[in-house]
Amino acid sequence: MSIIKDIVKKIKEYDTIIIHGHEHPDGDCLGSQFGLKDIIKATWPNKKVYAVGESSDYLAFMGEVDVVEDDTFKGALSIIVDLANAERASDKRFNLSAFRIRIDHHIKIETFADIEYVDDKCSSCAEIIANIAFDNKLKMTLDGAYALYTGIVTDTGRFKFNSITKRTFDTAGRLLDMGIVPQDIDNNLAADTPESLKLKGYVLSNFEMVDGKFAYIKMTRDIIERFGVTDEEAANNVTMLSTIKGVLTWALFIEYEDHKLKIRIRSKGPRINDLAAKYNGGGHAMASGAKMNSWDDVEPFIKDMMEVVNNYTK
Ligand SMILES: [Mn+2]
Repeated sequence: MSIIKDIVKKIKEYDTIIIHGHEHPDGDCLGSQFGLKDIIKATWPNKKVYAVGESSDYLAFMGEVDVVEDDTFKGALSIIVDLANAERASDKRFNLSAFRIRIDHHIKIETFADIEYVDDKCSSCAEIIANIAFDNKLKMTLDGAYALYTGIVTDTGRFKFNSITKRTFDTAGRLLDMGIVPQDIDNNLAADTPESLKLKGYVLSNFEMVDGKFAYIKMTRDIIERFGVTDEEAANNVTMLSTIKGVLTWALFIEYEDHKLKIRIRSKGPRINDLAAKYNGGGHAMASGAKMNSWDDVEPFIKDMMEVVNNYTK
C-alpha cells in the first residue's frame, strides 16, 4: 500500500510529531492517538511525540493528553486520527504544522490533510494503526497494545458489530500475544458510577418510540444535572436503545452547556450517514453523529428519519 509507505516515510522524516483526535473523544480516538504515539516513541526514541486534544474521564486509564504550545507546531508533522471533518478536531492547530497526515475509517466527506489514508471498511482507526505497525515492522510497547486493543474493543461494541472482519480478530490476536489481559480493559470500560447507573434506569423508562421503528431519548441539561453525570456518560446511553424489537434506528439527543444539541444516531439497517450530513454531521453508515442549534430542530429531524426508515428495504 503506497499511501502507507508514504506515511511511514513522513514519520521517519520529522523530529516533532503531534497526534490529533476529535472532540468528545471515544475509545478508538484516544486509543489510536496513544497507540500511534507509543509506536513512534518505541521505534524512534529520539523523536518528540505528543497526543493533543481532549481527554475523557472514563478513558483516563489509557493516559493523559499532552499540553503543547503553538511554537511546537512550527516545522512539525501533525497526524490526525479517527476524524471525518476538520471542524470536529479537538485541537485544530494542525494548520500550524509543516505537514498533515490523516488516518481514518469514517466515510470520506472532505479532505483536510496533505496525505490521507481513509479505509471506511475498517472496524476502527486503531485496527488500521496496529496494522501499519505490524506490516512495517515498527515497535510497540505493551501500553501501545493496550491502547489499540481498547480502540478496537470500543469501536466494535465489544466485537459485536458487522464492521468486524477476519483482520479485526487477527489484529486483536496479535495485540493479545503481546500480553494484554482483556478483562483489565473491560473492567475499566464497564465501570458504572451509582449516578450513571441511575441514569440508565431513566433512559430505559423514558425513551420514546415512533411507529415502532425509531427510538430516541432526550438528554436535556436538566436531566444531566439532576443525575450528576458527565456529558460523555450521558451520551454513551445511546447503546441502551439498541435491543428494542422492531427498532431499525435509534438516537440520543444531548444538550450541551451552550444549549446546542448533538445527536448520536445508530442503525441496524438503513444507512443514516446522509441524514447525519444533512444535520451538520457525518460518520459511518450505521453509526453517525449530527448537530442542532436547539430542541426546535428535533421535529424536522424525526420527520426526515422516518422517511429514511420507511423507505428502507432489506
Ligand atoms: Mn473510530
